[in-house]
Amino acid sequence: IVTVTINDIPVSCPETTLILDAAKMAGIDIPVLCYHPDLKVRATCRICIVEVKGQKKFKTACSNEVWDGAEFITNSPAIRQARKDILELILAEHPQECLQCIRNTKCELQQLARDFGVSQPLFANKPKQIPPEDANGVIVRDMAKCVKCGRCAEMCQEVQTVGAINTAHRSVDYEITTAFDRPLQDSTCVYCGQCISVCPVGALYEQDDTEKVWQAIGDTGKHVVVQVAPAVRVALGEEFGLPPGSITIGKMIAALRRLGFDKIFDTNFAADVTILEESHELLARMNSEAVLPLITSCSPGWINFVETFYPELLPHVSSCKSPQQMFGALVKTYYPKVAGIDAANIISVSVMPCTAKKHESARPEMNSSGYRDVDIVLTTRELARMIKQAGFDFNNLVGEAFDAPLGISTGAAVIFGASGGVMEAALRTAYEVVTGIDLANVEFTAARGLTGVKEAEVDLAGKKVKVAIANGLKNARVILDKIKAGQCDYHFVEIMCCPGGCIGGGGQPWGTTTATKEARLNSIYQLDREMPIRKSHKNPAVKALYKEFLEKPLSRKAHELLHTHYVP
Ligand code: HC1
Ligand code: SF4
Repeated sequence: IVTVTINDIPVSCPETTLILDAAKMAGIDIPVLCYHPDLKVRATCRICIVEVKGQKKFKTACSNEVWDGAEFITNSPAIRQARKDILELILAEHPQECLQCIRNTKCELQQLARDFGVSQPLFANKPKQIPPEDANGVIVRDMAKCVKCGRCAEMCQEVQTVGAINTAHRSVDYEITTAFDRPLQDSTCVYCGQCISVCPVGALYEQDDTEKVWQAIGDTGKHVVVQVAPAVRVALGEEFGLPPGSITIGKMIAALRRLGFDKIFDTNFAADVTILEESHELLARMNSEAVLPLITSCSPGWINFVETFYPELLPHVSSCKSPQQMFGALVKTYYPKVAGIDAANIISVSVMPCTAKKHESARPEMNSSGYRDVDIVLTTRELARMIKQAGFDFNNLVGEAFDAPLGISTGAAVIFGASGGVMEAALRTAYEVVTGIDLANVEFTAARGLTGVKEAEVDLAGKKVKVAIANGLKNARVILDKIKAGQCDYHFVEIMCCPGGCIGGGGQPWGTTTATKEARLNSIYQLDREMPIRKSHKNPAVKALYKEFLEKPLSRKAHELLHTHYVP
């Protein structure tokens, strides 16, 4: 423990504390731009410089630790001027189009310019003339707005280990780019959107599909249904100023109904169906010579990753479509039957915490209903934008409930939104299917939390089932390399593309950090605890679906509609 002062306020902290964090302890926020709490420090923007009494040179607060007796000054005239100069230089080549920018009012650069009073530009504005790249239909890269903080490259390289986005050149030529400066769709990009999550400005964002949805709900001849993913309900509130993790299911449904959707359904219904299909697939594989471990398939960024980086492991991947796509196939086959509606008139919209879901829904094979199973995918951010455009006072909406039957779900389904949730939900069902015993304690806590790789062993009627969970693609590599080397005897593996699972998806509100994710995780498990039914196979609407339509898990019809296959 050392003692330092920040603007004459004494602070005692471990000597490994960054100046930035020591300042926080003194109640002082030092401005940052290239720094992100979940990424390796780059210290390239220099906006966080501070003065040290007795030293001439400024120090960057994000990359330097404190030392005993040090006296830091964070807001001297010289520091304020230096920060202003840095901002002026960035703004000199930044397009001045804040009003049209997707990050307007949510841009970290705009906030800094406001905070430091950068109102009279010192330099002529000469933005780079680079057209936005948007041909992939998922992620827009508007590199004219890039401030070269490097956060996206750090995320793509070090956290996701995909390497689609890179840094190149040095000094004034330094830039963020892709391999050979090719468009994203020609790179190894898996569309996870994690780069969007950490971008401080409007250089990276999802393709905006809100206009398509406005048109659909404005078309009186169409029956527009919406499904909402588990992780959206614990994050949407942040867009309306509520604390991270706020549970807004009722308000969210009320808002969707007011927007004009004809039916408000739940992806969780399909998550329960996924559990029935996938747990039976696991048991079938364990009872035969089929390849093990079985690996989950609901995270589309992960599917893109395995196809690109580990195609030889595709036989391990479950043939189950993701809940989004199972829902899409059922809403245009089963639902028209029970509701007496012509499937040709249905437009199926989903709201996802994920950008890769846009890519997944557009896969050519995702049309087993005879139509596009999911027509339009919105992110959590896009839904928030629509609610704001409609002018609803979201926080004061009176809660409403999902529609039946595709809105009925269990606690096992909602935990899909958290890393480890698919595994836990599958075990709740597999246990009862194998043992025939009612599982009293449904909580497999070893599956929970933000640890990168989690392992556990479960006793299914004397058979030890070994499971593993990886969240984030870097952690996925750890398990995949072991499987490739024949160094593990897992039966079942869950892989989610985004760190933390879908609660940390690339389509969630900007400002997502580990702290935000923890709050969302707690709420996901709270929702599970509050559900009257917590096992997928006990969902009455799912039971009816099998009785009236699918017959049984892995039936011929289930295979046609709910399963897919991957070509190595
Ligand atoms: Fe997910 Fe899933 S949990 S993939 O993270 O299996 O996006 O929330 O909807 O499909 O259910 C996302 C979340 C989501 C699917 C489910
Ligand atoms: Fe990398 Fe994911 Fe961004 Fe693609 S979407 S560039 S994989 S971080």
